[in-house]
Amino acid sequence: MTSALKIDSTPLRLDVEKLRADFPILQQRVNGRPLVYLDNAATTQKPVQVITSQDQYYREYNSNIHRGVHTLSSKATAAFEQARSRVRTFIHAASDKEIIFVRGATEAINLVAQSYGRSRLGQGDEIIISEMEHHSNIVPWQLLCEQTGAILKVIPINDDGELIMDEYAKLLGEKTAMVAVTHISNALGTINPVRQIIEMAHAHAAVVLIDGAQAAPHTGIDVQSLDCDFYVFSGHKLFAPTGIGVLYGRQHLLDSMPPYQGGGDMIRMVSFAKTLYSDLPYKFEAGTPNIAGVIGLGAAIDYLDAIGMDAIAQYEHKLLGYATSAVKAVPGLKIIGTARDKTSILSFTLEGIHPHDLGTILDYDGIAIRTGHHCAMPVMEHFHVPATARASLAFYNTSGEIDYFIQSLHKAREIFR
Ligand code: 7TS
Repeated sequence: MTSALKIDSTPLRLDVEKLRADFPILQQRVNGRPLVYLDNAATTQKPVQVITSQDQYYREYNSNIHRGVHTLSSKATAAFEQARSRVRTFIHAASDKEIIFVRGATEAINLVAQSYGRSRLGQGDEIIISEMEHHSNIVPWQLLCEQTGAILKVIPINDDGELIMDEYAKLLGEKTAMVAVTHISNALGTINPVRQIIEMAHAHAAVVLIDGAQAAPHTGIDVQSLDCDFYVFSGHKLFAPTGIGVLYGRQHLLDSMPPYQGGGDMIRMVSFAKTLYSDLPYKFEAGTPNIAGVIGLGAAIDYLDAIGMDAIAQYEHKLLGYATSAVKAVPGLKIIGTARDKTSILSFTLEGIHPHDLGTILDYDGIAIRTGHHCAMPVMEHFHVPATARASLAFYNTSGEIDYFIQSLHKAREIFR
């Protein structure tokens, strides 16, 4: 099950066996079989380093932050703010002030739509998204359109699941106020040319949000080099706890935006006549935050940094190539999403078997995949399928697991013959 990757002889810089040992959950059996976890696009597993960080926080220094002068509160505050700096270096932001902690990618996008969008956009302004967005990067903009009279435009995709850039160019114009596009598609695995997307939007003075929920776990991110205005991701897809995520925003934009929520910690002074808001990043962090989650996110980033995002990307690229060749040999299997530039996600249909039935059969063998529309219904519509089966990889997956997964697919075909 855990054989070395055997695609070519290029030495790999990742000791996957050693890394797997860091993930207690991967050591278990499911339905009597060793767990093969291929649902990483939904959420990733947590290394012991992250789990321990949670345990330590609650056992040793659980305390509210930014408020207390006592020792535990100072310790919690220091850990919280240190994690913010870790996030800043991870995505190469210019300042800690540009790192806002939120619940996840979904909340980050809603924050931008409601704070930036609602204060800046009006009747007839245009927001461009794409056909391959997760619902989290569709619905907040639809809500904003209802509230402001702005208009939603959609970049179409081709049958390989790539953005049609010529159509994007045609959509851009004087009225374009906002472009919000995913870095990597959760339903197709397509890596979008975000640098080019951003450059083209800026040429029309539009502001750009990149949804990095699927990119952060698989590739290095440099928000300054990308030149994006907003970048969002979720901790739980990045080997960190659930309920924590990040909004990166350019400082001058965040500075100019009204608060998203009001409450404690986001104010400098409150009176009934007037309230003064805190400086960044606290202006956008009302209420007691997910302190443990932030500390866990810092621990996850430490863990990933020690491995190296380049090594992870290189390994996963090979593993996806291996898996793609292997599934192609399964009769009746159709891959949905065949972009040239892809990562870590293998969406497919298998003739004669509903994806949900397939998911159930694979589960008997201890294999966890996701089936359904993956919160990307427009993608399903494009490919005229109600659902797909999706195997999504992380650096702890092995070619041995892929072999076992393929065997199970063959078995499923036999059952449904
Ligand atoms: N954007 C993309 C591209 C995503 O894949 C997801 C979650 C989100 C936004 C929302 O992230 P959240 O953490 O705020 O929920 N994607 C998936 C998935 O593919 N299966 O389960 C969740």
